[in-house]
Amino acid sequence: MLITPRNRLTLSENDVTPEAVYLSRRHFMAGAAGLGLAASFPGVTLAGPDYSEVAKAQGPQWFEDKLANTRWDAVVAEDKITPFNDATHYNNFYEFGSDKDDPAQNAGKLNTVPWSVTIDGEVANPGRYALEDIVQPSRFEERIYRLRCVEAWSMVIPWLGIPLADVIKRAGPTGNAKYVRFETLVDPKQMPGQDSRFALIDWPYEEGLRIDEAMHPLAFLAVGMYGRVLPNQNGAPLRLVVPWKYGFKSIKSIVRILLVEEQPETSWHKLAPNEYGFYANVNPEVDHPRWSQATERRLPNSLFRPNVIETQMFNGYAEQVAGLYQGMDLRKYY
Ligand SMILES: Nc1nc2c(c(=O)[nH]1)N[C@H]1C(S)=C(S)[C@@H](COP(=O)(O)O)O[C@H]1N2
Ligand SMILES: [Mo]
Repeated sequence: MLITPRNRLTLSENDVTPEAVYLSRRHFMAGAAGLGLAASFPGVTLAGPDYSEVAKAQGPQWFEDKLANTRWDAVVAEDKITPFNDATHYNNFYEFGSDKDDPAQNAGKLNTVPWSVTIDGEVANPGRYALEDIVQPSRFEERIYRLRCVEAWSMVIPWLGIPLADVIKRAGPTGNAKYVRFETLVDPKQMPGQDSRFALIDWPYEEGLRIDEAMHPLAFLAVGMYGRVLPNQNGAPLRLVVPWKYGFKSIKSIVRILLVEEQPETSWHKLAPNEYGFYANVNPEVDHPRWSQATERRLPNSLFRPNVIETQMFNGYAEQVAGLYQGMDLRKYY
């Protein structure tokens, strides 16, 4: 099942106030766990992630307010969480350059407050909405997901955000809404990678999902990670996270969500259609034309500790999502 409590010590949300859960995690985690005190404190999780090493950041007030009421560990992974420093210094975000450390260097310039998102196309309630208004009706959840890049490296990231389905439902899709298209901000003054004469991508970066994929409970919109607001290089202030698909589907710094009838064109598919498909489901049996997808490098790794692991079908989420693709030839629809 989708919602897996980390362990039985975690009380249900009805047993403790949200504030108590928040305080327990923030203030007892480091000390209490080692002393074996957790069991006597309601709401304290022994095995929960410890974010004390994570760079603190003050998000906008609406973010900090909602954080206090987060449903922690809404989805967990068996895997060890990737250190924050790796998750924020090994990035793909071509708007800020094509080297892995370019986004960390250059994305600080991006102004994410205020931020608005246009939701339009085949919806009953089209409009340009402030980010806080889009997020406000939903409770924050923490989702610890594997992220598998098509380049055959991977990480495990604790995201904070809301289900994508919530946002789509509120937009009121019409009967013609068969796909969802997403767009990233275009602003070469803030995004030096867009200014480059050598940029391969035809901006804006665009991605898309079939509507049933977008409505799947695992499809997520992140506004934070590691218990804090999203760092710019990870796609602040709003990014998609689709954990069973290659990382390039998880579009960053979203300014438009458009519901459409036809399958949308997407950035990497446009660039190399034989290498990057619309579906881009993680699949160890369908190789990239230039490399194998059977294994992946789990970060952090090094020359002496390559940390190569087997790639899982649908990135380990087959039980939840395989049904979306029943009867489809996954070699054809890669
Ligand atoms: N707008 C935009 N979104 C993007 C990308 C990008 O270049 N631009 N890169 C994608 C790729 S290839 C990956 S693997 C993930 C990386 O996310 P991370 O840097 O937060 O780990 O973001 C995806 N989203
Ligand atoms: Mo990627």
